[in-house]
Amino acid sequence: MHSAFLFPAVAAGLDMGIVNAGMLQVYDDIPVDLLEKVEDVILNRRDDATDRLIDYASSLFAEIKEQQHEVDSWRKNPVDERLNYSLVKGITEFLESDLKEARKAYKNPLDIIEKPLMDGMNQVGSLFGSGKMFLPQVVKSARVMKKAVAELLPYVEEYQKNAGIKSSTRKVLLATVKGDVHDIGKNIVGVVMACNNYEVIDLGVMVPAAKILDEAIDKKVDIIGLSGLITPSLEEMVHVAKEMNRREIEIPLLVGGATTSVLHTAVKIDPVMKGPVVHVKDASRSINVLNNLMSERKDSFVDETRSKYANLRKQTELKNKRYVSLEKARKNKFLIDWNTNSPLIPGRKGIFHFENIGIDELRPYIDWTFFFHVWELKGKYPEILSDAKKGEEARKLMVDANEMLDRIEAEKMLQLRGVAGIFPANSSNEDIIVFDDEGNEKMRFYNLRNQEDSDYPNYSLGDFIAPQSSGLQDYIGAFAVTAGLGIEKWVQHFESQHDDYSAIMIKALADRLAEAFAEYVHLKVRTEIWAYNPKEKLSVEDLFKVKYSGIRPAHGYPACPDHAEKQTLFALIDAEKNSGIQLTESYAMNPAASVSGLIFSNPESKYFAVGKISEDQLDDYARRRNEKLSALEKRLASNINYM
Ligand code: B12
Repeated sequence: MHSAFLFPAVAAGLDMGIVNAGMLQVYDDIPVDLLEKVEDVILNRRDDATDRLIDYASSLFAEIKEQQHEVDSWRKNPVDERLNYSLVKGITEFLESDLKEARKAYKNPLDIIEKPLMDGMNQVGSLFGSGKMFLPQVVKSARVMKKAVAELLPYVEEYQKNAGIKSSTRKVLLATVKGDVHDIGKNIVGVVMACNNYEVIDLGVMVPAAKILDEAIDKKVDIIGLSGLITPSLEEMVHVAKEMNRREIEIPLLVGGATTSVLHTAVKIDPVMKGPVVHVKDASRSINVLNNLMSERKDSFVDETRSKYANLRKQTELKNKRYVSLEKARKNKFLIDWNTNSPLIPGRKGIFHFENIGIDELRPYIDWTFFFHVWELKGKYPEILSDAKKGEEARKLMVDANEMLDRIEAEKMLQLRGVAGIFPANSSNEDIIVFDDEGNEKMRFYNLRNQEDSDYPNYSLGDFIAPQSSGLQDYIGAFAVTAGLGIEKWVQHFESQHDDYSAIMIKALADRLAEAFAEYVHLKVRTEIWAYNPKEKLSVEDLFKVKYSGIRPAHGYPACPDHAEKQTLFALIDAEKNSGIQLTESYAMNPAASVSGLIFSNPESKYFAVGKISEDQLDDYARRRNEKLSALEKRLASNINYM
């Protein structure tokens, strides 16, 4: 009835409705006879419409009873089948009693894992591999497996000890590299690997190279997998690869994570390694790679990958773009006419605290599209909820997510803290100088400039702030927000219950809340604090489409790729004290669910990419920052066009 109502209502111009997404059926999927009866009622088409619908509903009772019977009837199957069914469907309810019964039936408790449970897992693996099952279902199945293994482990160990057997599962070691705190991607990959009968040894986050390699040797692992989200992690991965070479370790290396790429692996990691390295784009592809590396096809797979990477290296050499000198790029900077487009004077200046923000206040600003991406349900929200293939799973996931959000709110599971500041500022070429109240230089943001030889201006963030030479006083904003304080306790709680589904869910939601928080703070700055757009009335979709005036670039994003600039930002708004976020040695923010950045008010300011820069600019940047060129060449390796 909801769908049948909404479909014509939206067509007739309904802008907003409060609906339970989990209850929405795809309009086209409603059986024709039912649809006719429902629409008779909604549109008041017949006098007997209500009676006919009630009759129809009564006829369904018999069917429901039959289905209910089917629901219960699987419980009457032999214990093997029940365990298999629970695993594939992700049901934990009967696990304890079924396992108890199975232990009586099986002499060796390991056989319970290897037969009914692994059979189920293999089904899950191949359904996922062929796109017939989705990641949330896989993670729920994995939860059943993990709980079952935990329950059986003491019996397995006792049996193996008595029988003198050693386990022979293939082992994968996973770690997020030193300086990086992100682990959703790694954890998802770990779950999928475990589902495919690999023993996963997860060393967690911020793991130094020495620890990764010592553990790999000690635990005799078959594969090492590295994960990372921010660009400094790329260099750390190269370091791990070099260390593997130095220590003559030839265990195959897998690399993955949002910032990694097949190109970086081919150009920077593969050449420094004697052993094989493979870049893996996402969890669903990881099993194919693992299986290849563990089979007799290994050598040919490694050769194919190596030659693919060599080809990629060649193509990159050919594809090199043309660049202009820094001097020429400065001459072609983006020009703002400061006489007609004068700086926007802030309503309020200084530091602003955002404490005790409720989840409900941020819910409207959650960009759900990215939430579904995390669960590998790619597509745009809300359309994904009615997608013919993924819709059902997306709706279930949405119900679980909203339940978890309610719980986060009710039980105050996460603490949300943020800070923003607005300060007088002027630019000098790329640099943005921030002044104190007396007009003395307080801090300086060093920016880079695009150097591509093209028909466009060579942008730098400095172009969006009035230059000192204009004699005009301009301003800049800065912010840092987190939604991850307190999360570790809950993740540990879920993991101790072998519940990866909830552990990944709370992290994915914390990330969404952090992003929503940034959106919220930016809106408050535009409309109330700096108040340069007090009357702004944009829909949330328009906010996500960046239709607001001004920009909010975050360090690490293409307009300001140097993560080290976060140190200046943190000092300016005292972010550690005011938001509880800490910077790691690679400038990742801890907790992971954190966002920080700058705020520019000028309506002419826009997002752009610095892209690759030349040696003349890096020299100049090193001099301005008073930093060694070699340190910058390492940190900004992905942005340099000559190495
Ligand atoms: C969501 C998101 C966030 C979330 C957090 C994400 C998280 N916790 O992982 C929030 C909003 C908090 C965030 C913050 C920031 N982000 Co962000 N973010 C993204 C975004 C949009 C998606 C990343 C994501 O979650 N994907 C879903 C997960 C499940 O995928 P995944 O981690 O990649 O993992 C999958 C695969 O990579 C693979 N995989 C992962 N690890 C491994 C390991 C092995 C062994 C294998 C085999 C496979 C594998 O399998 C996984 C599952 O399929 C990306 C852009 C993009 N489209 O990728 C930018 C991006 C990662 N962010 C970026 C940046 C810069 C930041 C900030 C530094 C910005 C800032 N100044 O505030 C901060 C840093 C936060 C911090 N704590 O330090 C940059 C990083 C690149 C860079 N220049 O450093 C990106 C690439 C955006 C960009 N285009 O510039 N971000």
